[in-house]
Amino acid sequence: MGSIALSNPTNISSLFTTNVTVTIANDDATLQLSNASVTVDEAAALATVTVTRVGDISRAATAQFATTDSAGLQSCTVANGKASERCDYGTAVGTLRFAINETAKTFTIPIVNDALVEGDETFTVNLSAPSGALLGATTTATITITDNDSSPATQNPVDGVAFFVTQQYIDFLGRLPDAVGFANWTRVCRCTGPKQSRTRLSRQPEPESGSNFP
Ligand SMILES: [Ca+2]
Ligand SMILES: [Ca+2]
Ligand SMILES: [Ca+2]
Repeated sequence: MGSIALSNPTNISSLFTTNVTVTIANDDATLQLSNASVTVDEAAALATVTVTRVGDISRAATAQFATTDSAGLQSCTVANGKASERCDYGTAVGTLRFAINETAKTFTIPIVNDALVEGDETFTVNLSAPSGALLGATTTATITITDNDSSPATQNPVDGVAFFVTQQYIDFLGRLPDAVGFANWTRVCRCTGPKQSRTRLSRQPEPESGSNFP
C-alpha cells in the first residue's frame, strides 16, 4: 500500500482531493474454495467448507464467505430441491483470516436434521472481498444436503428436547450448542416435558453458570 499526494496547483483554484491511497493487490497469492460441491448428510449436524491459499503465503490474507439460497419464503414442507436457511441450515457469514504461512482455513454451517421427506436439497456458499490475495477460479460451492427421511414423521421434531434446544442455538446464535450449554438446557426443558419447552424456557430464572446460550 502507498499514497500519492498532489500539491501546488497551477491554473486551477484548488485541489479537492490531495491524497489518494493506492493498494496493490497481491497477485502472487490466490484464495479459493477447495471444492465446487460439498455433500452432507442431514444428520451430520455440520457442513465443513475449506478455503485454500496457494502462491505467496508470506503475508496475511483475508476473504469473506456467505451462504445463500433461492428458496425465499417458501414453506418448509415444499420439496423442490431448494434448501432454505429458514428450514434446512443456519446462515453462515464471516471473514476468514489467513495468518502468515497458513494455506487452508475452514468454516462450518449448521445443518438441521428435520423430519420432512423432502429429497436432497442444495444451497450455495460464496467467497468474496479478498485482501492480501486474489480470488481463484472456485468462488462458489454448491452444498447438497442428503435427506435422511423416508416416511412422514409421527411427531413434530420440535417437540423433542434435543431438537428443540439445538434449533434455538441455530436460530438465535447461528451455531450448534456447546456440550455444557446443551446439557443444561436439555435438563431445564425436561423439567416439564418437551411440549412445554418453549414456554418453560421463557419463564426460567437466570440460568446457572455454563448454561447461558452464548
Ligand atoms: Ca427443506
Ligand atoms: Ca431427518
Ligand atoms: Ca429431511
